[in-house]
Amino acid sequence: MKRIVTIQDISCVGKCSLTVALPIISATGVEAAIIPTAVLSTHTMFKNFTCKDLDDQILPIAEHWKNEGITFDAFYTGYLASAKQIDKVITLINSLKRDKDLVIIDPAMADNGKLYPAFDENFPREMARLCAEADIVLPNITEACYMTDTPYREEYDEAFAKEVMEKLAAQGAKKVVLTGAQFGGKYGVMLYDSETKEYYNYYQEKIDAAFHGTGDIFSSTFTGLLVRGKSIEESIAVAADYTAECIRITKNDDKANWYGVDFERAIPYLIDRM
Ligand code: PXL
Repeated sequence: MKRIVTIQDISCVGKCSLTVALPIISATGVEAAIIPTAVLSTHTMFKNFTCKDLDDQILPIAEHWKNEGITFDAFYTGYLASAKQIDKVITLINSLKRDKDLVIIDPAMADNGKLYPAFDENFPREMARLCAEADIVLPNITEACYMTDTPYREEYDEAFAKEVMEKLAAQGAKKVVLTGAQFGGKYGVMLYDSETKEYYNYYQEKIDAAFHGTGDIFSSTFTGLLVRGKSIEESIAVAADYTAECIRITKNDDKANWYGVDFERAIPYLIDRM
């Protein structure tokens, strides 16, 4: 059985990061091992959330795994609690990764032109160092702009999206998957492969709703499917369609919570698409 280790926070309520990654990776038929980077009472869109940084656990966990000979087919990181975790995550990957294992980095730190509340202006530079180590990075346009020192634009064209993706790839990531790409009436996910210099675009119908945690749903589904053996293009398409289905279900339910999408109700859809 394939095994992914996913490194991100656990927000006890909020439907994001590990509470999304665990069930979704399991649903793709891949084992999910975890390193919680922090424990938060809720995600950071709630007011007055608590946060305990688990930074001092990252390297002892890695060392124990190394001694036990535990291996992973992919290292998938999401929300990291602080800049000081970046070097630890890089050390962990360098210590445990074999040549064939994948490194997939979702630089979960910003959206809609703004950093999440817990991060300062220096954090994107640190996150860019981690992204430089990746086989695949999964930013949205805000994150891609922050990491490449490109002024964010609310509206942009395909040429701008390509420019930012190529800048990010020039910093070291082999493939860039841009989520929530939006221009000229089109909406979807773009892939740039720096080795072949080729692009693949997967366009979707834009649903007029925005919810928290959709990036984590996309990234967890994409990573699970890719490790399970689907092609990168198919992993993008199914992950994008599943995320859209989650948004559709949540939007159509007026009793849905504000803080995250009801990805649970669309798991049968995901299984059908596998
Ligand atoms: O979904 C990204 C995410 C993950 N973890 C925490 C967050 C967020 C986004 O705000 O606050 C704690």
